[in-house]
Amino acid sequence: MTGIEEREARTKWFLHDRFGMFIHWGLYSIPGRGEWVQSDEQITQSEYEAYAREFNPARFDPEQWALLAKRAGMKYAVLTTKHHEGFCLFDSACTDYKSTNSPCKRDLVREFTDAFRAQGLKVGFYYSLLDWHHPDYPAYGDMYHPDRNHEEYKGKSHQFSRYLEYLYRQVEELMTNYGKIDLLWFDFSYEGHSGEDWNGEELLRMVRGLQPDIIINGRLEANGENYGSVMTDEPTVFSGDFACPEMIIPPEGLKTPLGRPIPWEACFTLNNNWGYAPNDLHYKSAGQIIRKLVECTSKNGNMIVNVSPDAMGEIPARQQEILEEVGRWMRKNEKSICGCGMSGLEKPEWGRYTRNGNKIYAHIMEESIGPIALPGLEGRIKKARRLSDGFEMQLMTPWVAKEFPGYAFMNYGTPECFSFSVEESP
Ligand code: FUL
Repeated sequence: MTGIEEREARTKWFLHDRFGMFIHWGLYSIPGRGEWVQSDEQITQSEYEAYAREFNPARFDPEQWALLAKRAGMKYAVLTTKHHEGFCLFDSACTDYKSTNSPCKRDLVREFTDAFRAQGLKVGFYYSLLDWHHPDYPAYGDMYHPDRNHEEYKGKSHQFSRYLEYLYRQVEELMTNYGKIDLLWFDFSYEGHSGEDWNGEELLRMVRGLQPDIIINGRLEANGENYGSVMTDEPTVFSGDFACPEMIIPPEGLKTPLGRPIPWEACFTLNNNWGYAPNDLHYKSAGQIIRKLVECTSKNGNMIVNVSPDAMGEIPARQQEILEEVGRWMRKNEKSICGCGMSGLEKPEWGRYTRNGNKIYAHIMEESIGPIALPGLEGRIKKARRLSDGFEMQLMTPWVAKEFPGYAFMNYGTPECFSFSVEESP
């Protein structure tokens, strides 16, 4: 198999499933000002470490998280095993800065993995390449480091190779101690730190050796809008399996220079933060999430939506409500998302199409007065049914059809995102 065929085989389940849950959880859940708080507010190590001595999420119930993800129609989940702050939610032998060493005393990664697997969900690990806690991670002058302006770090010697060894060992632990892991989400490369610096080739070879079927995102290398090294036509051992545009949906989906489709996953927050931020009430509605999911699917992409558990281990009520509402839609309309992709038809003005084989799903997002036009489908539609209730849609109004040859029409007028299954003649 060529590199691209291997990638196609590995990403099959992922591209079928389309919808996942991202979970950002760490010490930053205590101050509750987002996961970048240590850097944003330039909090020193000693001040920040105090959070590790009190971290004790007594209400963490991973089964409830998994059930919520499942009810929302999500098929996989990715947890921050270590974010940029460096605190590990797993029992790493390489450090004391970890949940098992805080009052929590639990290997949260293990509990997450077991609970989500038990619900039939695929499991993924987010692992930060940045580490603001490790003494050999460059501090002074590094544009993101919390200690970047602290004079005492000026000229302090650090050995990046020691940090690389630490990173390598931790990834090895994650890939060895938790059974079969479906997905690995590295974050992130930036100017001054790219794939070469992380020793990406060796790292990926090790990961693939331990977890032959795992799929890996493309953030070991900085490139454009985080689309990364997956953009090439012949994946190498260095290339990830999918691109991960952040908070944007690529206008036309993603293709390699020679036009091959690239697997991708757009990640989105529910409010404006990844980490817990109770004062941030700028929430997206369930309708907005559904429309984005439809849009990603219609462009052959996935979507992963974030939740931000609090310091007690609970997912905020508002986030749960949004996901429950998304779930109510998914229970009736999932067929138009999972297993679906680009339709090959022009984007209609009233919404979007998704397709699975010769089934086309018409997601109507705009209010229409009168019948909606389906360009290019005249005579090719066998039947049209509303997915949510099986309601038969009236297909043609003869007088309009006469005036617009080539078009099919459906009578419809509600401004919500509904799906219709339309069987197209082969
Ligand atoms: C970014 C990180 O810096 C954010 O904190 C978040 O984890 C997001 C998914 O990726 O690059």
